[in-house]
Amino acid sequence: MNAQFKAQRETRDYQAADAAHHIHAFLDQKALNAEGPRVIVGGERLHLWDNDGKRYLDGMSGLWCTNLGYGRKDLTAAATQQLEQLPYYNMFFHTTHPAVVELSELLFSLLPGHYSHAIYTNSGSEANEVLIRTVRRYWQILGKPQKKIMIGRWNGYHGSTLAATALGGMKFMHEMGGMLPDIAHIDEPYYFANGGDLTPEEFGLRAARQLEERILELGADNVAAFVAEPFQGAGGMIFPPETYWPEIQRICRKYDVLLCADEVIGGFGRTGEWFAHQHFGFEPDTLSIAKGLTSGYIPMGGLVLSKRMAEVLVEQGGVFAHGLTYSGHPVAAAVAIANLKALRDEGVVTQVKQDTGPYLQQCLREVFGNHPLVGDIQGTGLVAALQFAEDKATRKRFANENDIAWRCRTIGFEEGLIIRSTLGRMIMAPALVATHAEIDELVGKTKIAVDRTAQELGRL
Ligand code: PXG
Repeated sequence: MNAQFKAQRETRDYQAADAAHHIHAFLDQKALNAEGPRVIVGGERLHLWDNDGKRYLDGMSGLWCTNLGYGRKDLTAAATQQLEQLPYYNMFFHTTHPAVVELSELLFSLLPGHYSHAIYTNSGSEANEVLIRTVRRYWQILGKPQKKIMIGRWNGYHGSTLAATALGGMKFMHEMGGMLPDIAHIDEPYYFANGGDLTPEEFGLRAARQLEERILELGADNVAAFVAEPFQGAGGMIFPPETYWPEIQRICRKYDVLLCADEVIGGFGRTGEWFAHQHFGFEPDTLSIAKGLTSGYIPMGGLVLSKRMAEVLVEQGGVFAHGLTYSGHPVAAAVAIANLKALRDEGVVTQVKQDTGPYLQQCLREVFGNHPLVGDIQGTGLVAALQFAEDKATRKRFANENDIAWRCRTIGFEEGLIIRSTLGRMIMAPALVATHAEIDELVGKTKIAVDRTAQELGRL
């Protein structure tokens, strides 16, 4: 393994300059500056190196995005070639270009047949901004302009721009200034925390029926769409019970409310299906995509529309008053093409479904099934969460579960492992090219981190 990555300056130089110039995402800046951020300088497959030569196993695919892992020469070559031929042009001024056209042909060959159109963006947040505007435009064209309320879920995450923040259900983000009118929320389907005496199946139905209650309360004539992640990512990798999505689908159809899946994390093979909604067995009207579209090598996102919606926008909609300078950027499109071809032609998605996904899930259940700190294990394919619990039998969570999980994450870093903590859950989503050996390393290091956390709590 190539561990020769080293930048030109000392780590503390970078840290000082970083502290002088940056406001980091979702962190207390002063505390971060006191500690100094890790300076990451290189990556290969699932591994990262910092400026002091320490190696980390990246159990989070960056931020759920490096589906092909680090160091792919085919993606670099695709970018270089496109940069040399046509580094930029746009989709305004009656133009298009081969890279974006070929990307769409490939993307729609991988998607179920009832999707036909895409509006490309630079990020997942923008995909959801475009979603809100497009959905409202759709209902305007159909003569129902009052149908504009978007229903999201508490604790859902749809991005950090203004409308994406409002659509998401992170209250601490709303508090920074972020709520907008005509947006509502229902609860997340978090069985371990909120299931009470119900079975998972009963709870799934009850959680879904909150949508019906909310639609009736707001008036179906006012509700444009329900937007949710097929499994909730940033909000704790929460998998709904099996009964949830079919019931949501039934309710959306009954009240003529569009069903919009945020596939920014779930898309491009994470669950072993190309898209997470296929794993859960429902048929959304739109898909928000980003991250794994380019394996994170270059920013790109987009909104995928069903044929039914696209037909209305194209045939009856007239001018579509929206456009981004970098929509369908040729270099991003070229990287996306190389990425999707690799995911398809190397059988990566199939391998996650048939081999590495079941292997990770089985290893986690073997290792943590009876662990004194772990109350539940959720996941499929190459995404999983360990739920910490004070008492597994009664599903009692620790009062300070956030601190416990954060401590486990910090120990992970010490041990050369990157996994994420949310509430009392440890989350992992390694690159989809992970081998059995890399999965063994991920599970082994996670066990060390969870064991050390349990020891500190006197539970092991
Ligand atoms: N939708 C979903 C479901 C996401 O997870 C976005 C939209 C926004 O995408 P952009 O490209 O604008 O960031 C996301 C982003 C985490 C974490 O730690 C998750 C995200 C971003 C950063 C951190 O879980 N998801």
